[in-house]
Amino acid sequence: MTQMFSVIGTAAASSAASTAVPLAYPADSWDQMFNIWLGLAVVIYLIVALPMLYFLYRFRYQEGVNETASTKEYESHGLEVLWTIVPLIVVIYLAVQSLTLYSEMRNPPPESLVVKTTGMMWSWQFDYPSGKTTYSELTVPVGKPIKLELTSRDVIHALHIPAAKTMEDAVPGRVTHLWFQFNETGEFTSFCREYCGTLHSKMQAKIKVVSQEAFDEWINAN
Ligand SMILES: [Cu+2]
Repeated sequence: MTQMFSVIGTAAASSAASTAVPLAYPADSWDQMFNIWLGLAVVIYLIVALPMLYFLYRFRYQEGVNETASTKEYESHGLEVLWTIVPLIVVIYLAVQSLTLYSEMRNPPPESLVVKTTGMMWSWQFDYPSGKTTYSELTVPVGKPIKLELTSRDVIHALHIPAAKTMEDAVPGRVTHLWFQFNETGEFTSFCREYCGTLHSKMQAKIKVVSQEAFDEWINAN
């Protein structure tokens, strides 16, 4: 158990260290979650697989040995309780950890910049609060949470931003949402992630992350 938690701690710490200033939210939480689940999976695998190999050898059939022995001598209430309680704690921990990430993903920070996003065969339309509209190119300020309110004009699309590790369906007649934040300037690509016809694979939008000053200048220009 101690070993298990030290692995979790190490995974969380290495994740935190390598992403002191993460490139994007909520990508950092996904990375942390991946490390925690991977660490736990490795530990559980070793706890299960190594004793299994030992037991395979230790209790193998040998003619004339233990032919009439009862299993009673191997029963242990303490062990039964241990391997019921420990997995229960692990599963509760994973559930809480997953729900925390889910809650973070579903709830954009209140200071988010809201951009109405409409998918159509086969491009994306972005409507800013200022009234500015762009197609297949989303310009956003660095270090600011962006909330995309998604819908579709025709069929179901999905906006996927791999660098931010976030994705949501764009459904006709319904408004869905996602949020992300980039902490470095640069250009990233978003993809349509729901097959929507002939040019689905070309249905990309460039995401330009610029400084706040450059964004203000751009949004106020015609
Ligand atoms: Cu599409």
